[in-house]
Amino acid sequence: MKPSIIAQEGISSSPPTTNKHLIRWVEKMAELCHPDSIHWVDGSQAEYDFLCERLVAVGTFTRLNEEQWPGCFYARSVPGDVARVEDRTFICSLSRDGAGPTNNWEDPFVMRRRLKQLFRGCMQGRTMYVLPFSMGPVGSPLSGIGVQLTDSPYVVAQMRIMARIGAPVFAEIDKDEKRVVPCVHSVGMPLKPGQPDVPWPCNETKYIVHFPETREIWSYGSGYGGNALLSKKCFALRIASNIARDEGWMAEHMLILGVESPEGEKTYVAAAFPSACGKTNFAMLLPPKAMEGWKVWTVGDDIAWIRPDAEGRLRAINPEAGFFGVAPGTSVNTNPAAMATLARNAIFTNVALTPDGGVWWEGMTDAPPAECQDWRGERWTPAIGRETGRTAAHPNGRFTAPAAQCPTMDPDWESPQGVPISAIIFGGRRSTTLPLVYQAFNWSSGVYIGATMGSETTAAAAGALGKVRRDPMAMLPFCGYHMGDYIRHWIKMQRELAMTPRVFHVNWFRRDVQGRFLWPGFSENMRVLRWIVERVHGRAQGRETPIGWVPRYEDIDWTGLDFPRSTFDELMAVERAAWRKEVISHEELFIDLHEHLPPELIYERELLICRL
Ligand code: TSX
Ligand code: MN
Repeated sequence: MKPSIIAQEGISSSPPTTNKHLIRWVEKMAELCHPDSIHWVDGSQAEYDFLCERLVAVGTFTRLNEEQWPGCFYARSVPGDVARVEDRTFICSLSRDGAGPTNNWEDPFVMRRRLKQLFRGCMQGRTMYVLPFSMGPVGSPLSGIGVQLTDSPYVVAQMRIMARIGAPVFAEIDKDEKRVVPCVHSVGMPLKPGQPDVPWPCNETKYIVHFPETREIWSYGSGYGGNALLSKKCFALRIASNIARDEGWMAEHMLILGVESPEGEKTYVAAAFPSACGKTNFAMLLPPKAMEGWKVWTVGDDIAWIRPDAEGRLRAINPEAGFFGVAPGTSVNTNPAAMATLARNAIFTNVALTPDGGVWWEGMTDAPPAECQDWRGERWTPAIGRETGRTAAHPNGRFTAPAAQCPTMDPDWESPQGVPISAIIFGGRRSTTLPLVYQAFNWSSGVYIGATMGSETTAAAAGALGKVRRDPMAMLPFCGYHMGDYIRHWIKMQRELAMTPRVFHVNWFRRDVQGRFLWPGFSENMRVLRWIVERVHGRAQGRETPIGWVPRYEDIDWTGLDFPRSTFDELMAVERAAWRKEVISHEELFIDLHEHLPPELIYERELLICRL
């Protein structure tokens, strides 16, 4: 049965677009997926309220206590759908080599056939939402548009926070027949007539599929985060990295922040960190009180689209409109701005529900609640936690909150031209060898630093504890093509630029021989950020080492912090013996990516070895 293109829910009636390609594609997909009805998403508050009501009725959402958590909802997934599924994520380029050794590849024709089978009738008993979204401010020349078809109202609600969606985006599509990235998503759980729905529909079989040449995304079987909100990792990183390579710009897994000096000078930096390094905390950094007049402004916490402007300067936008942050560890101490942001109009997934209709997670407060329901929906008390080792919140439990509610949002965060980027910061979680901060000698040595960056595995991640996992530019799971070609693209970007940004590496996580952190981190990172900014403007001194420039003790602003010179020396030490081992371990990357790596990188490695 061919479903009517007319919505049956009374909110949107006929297609609010005149784009014939779009309408024909929606019809074709409806024919394949057999939804009961089609809902063209307008993005209004009334529509959001309607969807949330529906989600409460089916048990996906619990409305939180209106006094404490106004406009907030709580959701629990099933235990098998709690994170991105990297082993089920595919880059289906025409050639296997196009995807490279770090991505799963499948022949696009084979994959298309398999997807057609999976999607046939997959939306039966459900509504298909047609969800247009703009990555970046609607109408900005730096923005990109996608349309996601989904049978998950939970995904529509999340996307209303995370992206600009609805009527203004349809209008933008119609304006000059803009190219749109088509995204198809299904939770993969059709309902037979009369079959009741479940709070978290999904399927054991999962596919997250990208077709880089035709710029398409297909996602099946999951309702969670990056698997289902196709705007984020799928479009803004994997597909956009392909578009960026072809068009001469960069789609990066980076936060963007602006540093304001007491004189009112603004300096923007972009920073790439692997997971579990506190990227969101850094993006919303609250400088120490003693550093009077210094301010940090947030532009984004996860993704940066960066392009050279007419003057040959890099300008960046945050393509997103919200934060999808890891909840555990977030508190008024570690990130007061995030706590203010998520206090209202937020969605919480896989954290704990308190008896008074609030949420809680490990690290939110010093004392846990006496009793709550954990992320699985089971009774949890601190004693049960101690006995079973279970946490109340899932370690990957999330908050979804509008960026506009963040008190540190930069006044220019939605500027259509983006913000000028003066520095790029790479970082990692390393207990030894890497100093608190160092500056690359030049662009290609900076690209080498980014390409070889890595993090030690924490308890949260699978695999051996304390082993360094290389994650070039924090893009390993997010680059939509060959990683060697991606690094080559970074080298080539220099030619587009009148002046390259300065490149730095930071490590907040170096430890002493007893295993204690040498650096207090958090707010105190402002002292490092200040040195970076002063270096950018040619005002701060440094000392040359074999790996790059480092601050001397007297180059750091220590106002209000009693930090011993001896600890600083330990924190900043560049030990030749350790670094020789470090360079040897870079070999791994060079073997994996060999013939695609740019020669500049081989040369940078030789230079580093010579300096050591
Ligand atoms: O986010 C972090 N940042 C960046 C903040 C702007 N975290 C949390 C990482 C897990 C997501 C950090 N953890 C940072 C940091 O700079 N540093 C550390 C390590 C650390 C942890 C606790 C203490 C000190 C350092 N506490 C005390 O010394 C009392
Ligand atoms: Mn991320």
